[in-house]
Amino acid sequence: MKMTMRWFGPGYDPVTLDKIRQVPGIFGVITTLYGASPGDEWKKSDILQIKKTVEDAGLVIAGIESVNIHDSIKTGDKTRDKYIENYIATLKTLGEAGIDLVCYNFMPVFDWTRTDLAKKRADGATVLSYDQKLIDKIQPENMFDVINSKADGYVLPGWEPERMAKVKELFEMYRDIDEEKLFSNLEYFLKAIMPVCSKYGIKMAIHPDDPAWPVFGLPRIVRCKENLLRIINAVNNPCNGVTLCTGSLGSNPQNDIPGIIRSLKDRIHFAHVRNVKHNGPGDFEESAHLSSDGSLDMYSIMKALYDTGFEGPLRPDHGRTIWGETSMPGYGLYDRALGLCYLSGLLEAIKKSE
Ligand code: DNO
Repeated sequence: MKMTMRWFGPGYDPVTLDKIRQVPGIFGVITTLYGASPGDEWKKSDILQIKKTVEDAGLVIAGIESVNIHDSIKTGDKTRDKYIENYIATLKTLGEAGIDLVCYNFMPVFDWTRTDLAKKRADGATVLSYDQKLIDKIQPENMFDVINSKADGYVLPGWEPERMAKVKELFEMYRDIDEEKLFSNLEYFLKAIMPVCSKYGIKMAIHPDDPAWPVFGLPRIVRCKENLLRIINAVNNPCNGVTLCTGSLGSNPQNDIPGIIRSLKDRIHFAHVRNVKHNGPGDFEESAHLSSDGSLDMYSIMKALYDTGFEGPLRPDHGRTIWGETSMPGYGLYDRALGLCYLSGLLEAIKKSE
């Protein structure tokens, strides 16, 4: 497994590459062209520039998170082919630049959703949290303001202000889209991009829905083992794989994550590993990575990844905000570095006890 950290790029991320470089066991970063909008074709010069910046800091780009998908592709409207062409062109340029992992999601309108970005815990740390009872009181068109008002001025991944300004139109686009239509649009997209992925060996890694249930009545199709197996079997190409995100899948206590890992096997191309603490139905917060701090068994998760031969990039996912750090919510350096060392320790122990 290759230990990585997410890095949002110059001008966006207050955590510098020099600091990431000092995390013990770090292999590389997961990054993106953060200023790009879903649907844009990425310029070769921009990709080569960020690659050089990362390599000059002594790291490598281990994957892209995310090349976001335009809503026309998700809704399958008449302009989707144009946006799929742009996506294919971006994949080709990434492939030519030697980048072979792309994370993406297929969530309608909203990406990951939280009700609080700084819930205070007993020890003074703050964490991202979600409570369905609070969501039920929010009008979807106000959701961006709720999230944005808590974002400390940072642009949050997946919550691009330009796209969110059109949230009513977005809801309108999805009016007739149910789970089956969304699934067939995903299948259409995957079939169209597989040739370029196969040519350059690019592993596509769909990110689960977060939280792992429908929000605001919008369909969500990447919530559980059955959904994930359906996706990889629908387009049975080794390049069509999954981001195993323990926090997203783990938001639903019904999801047995080690079991999911064992059934997806070599179709896991990327892992996001973090813990969550279930507080009640539809109510959870992001704890420290340590098993004892949350509801997930991190040892069993790492063991299942090891047993299935997972060799791809893994990143400690969101961390708590601790020690007075200011950062993008969930993406401070300190707690993610603690998480990375803890996960590396679990892995070392698993390997040595074989
Ligand atoms: C949030 C992230 C998501 C994720 C996308 C993948 O912190 O986990 O924004 O990157 O859903 O496309």
